[in-house]
Amino acid sequence: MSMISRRGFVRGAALATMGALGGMPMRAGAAEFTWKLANNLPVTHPTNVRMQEAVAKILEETAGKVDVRIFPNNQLGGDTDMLSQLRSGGIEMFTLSGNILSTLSKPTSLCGVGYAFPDYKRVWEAVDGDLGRHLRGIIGKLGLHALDKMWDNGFRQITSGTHPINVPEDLKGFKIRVPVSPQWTSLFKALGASPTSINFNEVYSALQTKIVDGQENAIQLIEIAKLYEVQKYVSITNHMWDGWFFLVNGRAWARLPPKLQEIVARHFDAAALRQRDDLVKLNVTAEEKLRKAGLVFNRTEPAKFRAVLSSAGYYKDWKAIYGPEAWALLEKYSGPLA
Ligand code: X2X
Repeated sequence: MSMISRRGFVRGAALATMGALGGMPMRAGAAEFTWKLANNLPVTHPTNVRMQEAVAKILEETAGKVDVRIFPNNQLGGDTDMLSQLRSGGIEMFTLSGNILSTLSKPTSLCGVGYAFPDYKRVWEAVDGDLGRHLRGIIGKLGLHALDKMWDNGFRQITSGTHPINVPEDLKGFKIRVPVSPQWTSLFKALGASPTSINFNEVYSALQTKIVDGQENAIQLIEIAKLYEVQKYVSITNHMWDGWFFLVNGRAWARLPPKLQEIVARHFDAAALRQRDDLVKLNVTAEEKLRKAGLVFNRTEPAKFRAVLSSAGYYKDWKAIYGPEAWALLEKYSGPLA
């Protein structure tokens, strides 16, 4: 045991678990493409469950040629780390929020504009439509390939260990963890909070040790990642919708023959649609579970928060960064933003 690093050990154990869920028997022969697929989510998150199903189907339909191994739960590092590994080719596939990908290219955070999408209907119209096509085009120029379907992370809510967020004034000086992303930092600064960029793998301990007072995420993830153990309040703000792009290293993707590309894309895109359905259902049950765990919920009025953002110049500034054409594309789905 002393010879095995903790990371290696955990990784091996997780592989056995994930493998047991999927197509282990097919793995006897040598695959032509053995790829790593990494993410930042617990094994029980629908993203990992649906990915595992897709991986098994891909192995079967390619007669063992494409063997994708899933590394869940930040086993290969935090998002920033995994993104570098994706670019260098150390990881072939990785799911990442467009807002975090924007550390490479600001325009990829377009969907993350605060209080943009009113509901899921508009979100899916946008990211499965022209807006998504536009973003995948930008991603293609970064040496990465994005599969057609985005995976849902959900509408985000603020949790706190100190006080509930009822009105924008409650955010004054509030120390909030945000993912590593200019869009997120700018949003919470404009709302008067004190945002700190921290990757998801360090969020639980940052809350536990009170480096920050709160964080924001969709309620199903607050439940699945057990953040209720270190938080007291959930304020329903729906301040942002977030989703993951399914990213592939561009050189790896180009090496895959078109027939295999088609099989891989078809199964992961179908899995993404199932994952979206799972999350809608989980959002309902997650609230009940969080209430039972003792968290106190409150609802907020989006118009009040939007007004603060407008007067802080937030929408004007981001419109200038994205440019009028991209902004018009967003407003086509979100409605006017000012
Ligand atoms: O880092 C987060 O908060 C998470 C898990 O929601 C993302 O992937 C953006």
